[in-house]
Amino acid sequence: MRIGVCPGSFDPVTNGHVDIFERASKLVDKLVVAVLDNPNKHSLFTMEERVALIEASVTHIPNIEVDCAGGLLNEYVKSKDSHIIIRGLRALSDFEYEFQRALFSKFLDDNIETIFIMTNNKYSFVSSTGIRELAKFNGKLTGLVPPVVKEALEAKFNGK
Ligand code: COD
Repeated sequence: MRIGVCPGSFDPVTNGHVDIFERASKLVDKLVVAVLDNPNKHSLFTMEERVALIEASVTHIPNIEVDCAGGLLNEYVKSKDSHIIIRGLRALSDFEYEFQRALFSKFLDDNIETIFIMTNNKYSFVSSTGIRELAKFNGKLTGLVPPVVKEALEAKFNGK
């Protein structure tokens, strides 16, 4: 069975992420979406909240599992009997970061391959950071995040 792992901080999950999950799920038998902490980012949603929001956003994808983990991504990937990391790639700005991460991963374990799926043009400008900022200032979120995420953001910022 070919298992792929889509890791991220997903704080929160956006339609750009969901588009990557949909396309990645067609390349593998099982796709594991793993919520991990990015030590360089301060998160708005707890790990449990992020997992719940992803689960509610991917009910239409049959071969998907949503999980969370601590520690090194490479160790997690191996623990899931996988050797495939799948990441999304937006504009040039993502490339340098992703390129370096993929090489670190290869240095740690030569068997692990990182593959990239190019962003959907519709979502090429969408980032979780931008979404959090929009939500904070009551910007329009429709079409950028799943409805359940829009509700969760409104509840966080407006107490709705
Ligand atoms: N369209 C397409 N792809 C997108 C879009 C979009 N609109 N938005 C985001 N993406 C892609 C990103 O490029 C990324 O590939 C993926 O979706 C997830 O994005 P984020 O921002 O939610 O996740 P990151 O980049 O913060 O995740 C970083 C990890 C948590 C995976 C990383 O910090 C990690 O592995 N942490 C564990 C410790 C570890 O092993 N570190 C590695 C040392 S080399």
